[in-house]
Amino acid sequence: MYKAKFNYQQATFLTSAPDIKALPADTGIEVAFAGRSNAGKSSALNTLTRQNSLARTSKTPGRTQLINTFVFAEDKRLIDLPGYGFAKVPLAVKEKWQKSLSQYLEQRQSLQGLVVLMDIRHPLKDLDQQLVHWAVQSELSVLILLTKADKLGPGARKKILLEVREAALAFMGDVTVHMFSSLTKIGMTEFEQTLDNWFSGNPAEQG
Ligand SMILES: Nc1nc2c(ncn2[C@@H]2O[C@H](COP(=O)(O)OP(=O)(O)OP(=O)(O)O)[C@@H](O)[C@H]2O)c(=O)[nH]1
Ligand SMILES: [Mg+2]
Repeated sequence: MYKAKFNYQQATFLTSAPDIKALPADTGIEVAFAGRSNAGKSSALNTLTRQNSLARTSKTPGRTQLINTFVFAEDKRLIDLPGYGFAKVPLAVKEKWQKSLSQYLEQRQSLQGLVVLMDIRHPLKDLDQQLVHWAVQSELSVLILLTKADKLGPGARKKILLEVREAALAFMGDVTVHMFSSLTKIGMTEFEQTLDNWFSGNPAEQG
């Protein structure tokens, strides 16, 4: 089994911020988790940190409304961003959130990389593409994590992985694509390796 460079299991809750202005001081290195509501962001954070209830997970989409921040080493943070694409949220709220998300990607100095989580059965929806595009424009590294890979058989998930990798070339940036399952831990090594690189200050994927 791959031994991660960092002790992600030491993560503890730091703050809940209602907006990007209320985030912790912009120092050190942080990595943010974004994706549609229900994509599996909080579950992936819990799997990474080996904690069942660090980030709250839910069957009700739109559960995470605040920006929850966690710290696992001095000045090294994980950020659980609110999910987007939830139908019941009013348009004005959606637009406000998109604006502050794009500002966060553009302005946050400590942000080293963005993990964009997508259900492997519904990858690259419009807002997902928009987000990856913004991140690349802001010269951030991106990891597209195709979640809930346990929901598909080996052949079907490999096919989608290759399709998404092919499509990701169009973003013309440092965009890596891996599959993942919080249930079976498939893709855990690749996930940890990518985060290890980012928290070591190496933007590009190695090996
Ligand atoms: N089968 C399976 N289910 C998963 C996996 N990851 C998450 N889920 C389920 O998907 C649902 C949503 O997961 P969350 O981790 O809460 O998703 P989220 O992206 O944080 O959602 P919001 O905070 O609402 O944006 C929950 O019922 C999880 O148990 C996975 O790898 N496999
Ligand atoms: Mg969540």
